[in-house]
Amino acid sequence: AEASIDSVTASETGASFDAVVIGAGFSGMYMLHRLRGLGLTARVYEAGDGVGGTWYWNRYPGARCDVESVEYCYSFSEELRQEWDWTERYPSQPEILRYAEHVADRFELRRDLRFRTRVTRAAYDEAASRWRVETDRGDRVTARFLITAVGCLSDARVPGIPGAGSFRGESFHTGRWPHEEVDFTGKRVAVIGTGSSGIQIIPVIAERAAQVTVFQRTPNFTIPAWNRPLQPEYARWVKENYAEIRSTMRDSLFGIAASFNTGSALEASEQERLAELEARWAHGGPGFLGAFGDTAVDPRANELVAEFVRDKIRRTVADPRVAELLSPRDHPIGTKRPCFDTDYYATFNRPNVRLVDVRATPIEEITQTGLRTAGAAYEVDTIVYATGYDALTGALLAIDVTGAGGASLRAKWAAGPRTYLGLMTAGFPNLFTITGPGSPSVLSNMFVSIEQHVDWIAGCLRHLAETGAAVIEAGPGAEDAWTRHVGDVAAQTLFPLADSWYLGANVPGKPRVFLPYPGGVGAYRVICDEVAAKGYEGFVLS
Ligand code: N01
Repeated sequence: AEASIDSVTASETGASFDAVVIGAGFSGMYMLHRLRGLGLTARVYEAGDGVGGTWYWNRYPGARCDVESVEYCYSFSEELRQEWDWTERYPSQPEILRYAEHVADRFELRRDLRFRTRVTRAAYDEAASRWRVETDRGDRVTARFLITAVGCLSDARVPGIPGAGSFRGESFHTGRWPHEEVDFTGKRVAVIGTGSSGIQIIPVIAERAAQVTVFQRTPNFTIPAWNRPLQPEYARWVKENYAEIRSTMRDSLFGIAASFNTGSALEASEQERLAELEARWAHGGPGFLGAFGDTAVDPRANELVAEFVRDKIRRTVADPRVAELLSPRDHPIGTKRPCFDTDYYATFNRPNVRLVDVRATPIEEITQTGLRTAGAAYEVDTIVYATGYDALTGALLAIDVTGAGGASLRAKWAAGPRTYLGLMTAGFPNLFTITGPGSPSVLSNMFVSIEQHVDWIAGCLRHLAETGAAVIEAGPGAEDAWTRHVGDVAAQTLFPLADSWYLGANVPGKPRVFLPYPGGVGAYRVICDEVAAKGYEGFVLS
């Protein structure tokens, strides 16, 4: 491994770069690699003490990606893809983190990375056409380009439950998990939240803890992942056919290789429908939702798929009352981020696991020794917050960003983010947002969306160099049209029917705006490529 100069470096004052990148997850690392390829200088600031972003922070037991490992990785380097071997169908957090570290070493990225350094402020200096960037360690640097690679789900949210500060036991948020192992042996553990993180951590804690009490506000649909060791023949086949598989993924809806049918669930006979759903259930993973083409748009078609899952819950969970509590009925399947699990529903058959419906009996306070709901008091040793994130905009707006004329990004986005293609926002010249709001981002395999954005930005920077333009900015008209388009596409789906983090519904006071672009990564890529081919149509270059 390359010698690391990251840990204790003095703060930099007055240094200037072609680009400052915020974040050293998979976006920031690849962006740095591409910037170097363009002959540009760059500094990458990272709040964590290492690379990996999401996978640096999410160290909770059971953390695992639910995109298949052979698809959840970079495609830009033939050597990298040939030399790296995944061990499981779905990669665990430690394995993904090792991959991130391998990439950082392999491409000698570390010399331009600064860890434990959070960007606090970025201001565009119009006279100089440069960004002035400040960090919490006292760095004051400037750059022509500011590129955010801050992640979509990185601003962890702990709800403000009264009394939380008085709790005498330990408490953890899944997305800020300690580096040391947390020992649950013999402990009484409360888990608040039943999204992807809760659904992954609950079965693992239940194996060790004396008792697990799950505080559920909204039940979620979850499909078995059927994780298993990666079969060597399959891994070899993927490597041999990598280019073709990647091209399928890039042209797809969600950036994964699984096939998504276009046929109607309503037109299929009951027998055909059940056969298709059973086959996809047995295969497991995100492909389950690709059984029919109308699940995302037609409530009756959706209900057929939703009821199939509820039936599985009833067949798995012994206590019919618990099975019903676990059965989602308030939102169509797929309108909240679907979950993929290992033994989630079966975990509720364990004698040491109980489910508390906090929709019926809300959590009223946290006491020194546990939680009190409207119905009862629960004594616990440990509280796990699996309560999610201020998604897509939280991490961006945590930075005090001001653009031309000192206008603040927070003010501009007060009623919801406004972007052109999720890549730039008008009034903030030379600021690029990798997987920003208004791009497919979280509705896709992040690697596919990250590589597409970074490649597009790199192409754009090359274009600026070739044409001698100093500044690029989203045109207000193009931004208005794109922002409207994102909302229009979402309105054609069932997504708006769920109180999801896609809509900001999980953060009190956040405007209800559909944040990611739901048109599919394939269609989105075509749009971005056409914009570039037409001389960056809709952008203003000067
Ligand atoms: O967060 P979430 P997450 N009282 O927001 C509940 C990705 N991810 O960390 O639905 C009681 O989904 C909240 O209830 P409700 C993935 O994209 C991927 O689990 O708001 N409950 C909900 O149940 C995922 O979607 C992977 O009613 C409260 C839960 O907390 C995203 O990250 C793994 C509450 C939050 O669920 C976020 O997932 C993990 C309160 N005050 C995450 N506040 C994989 O790839 C919140 N809740 C496998």
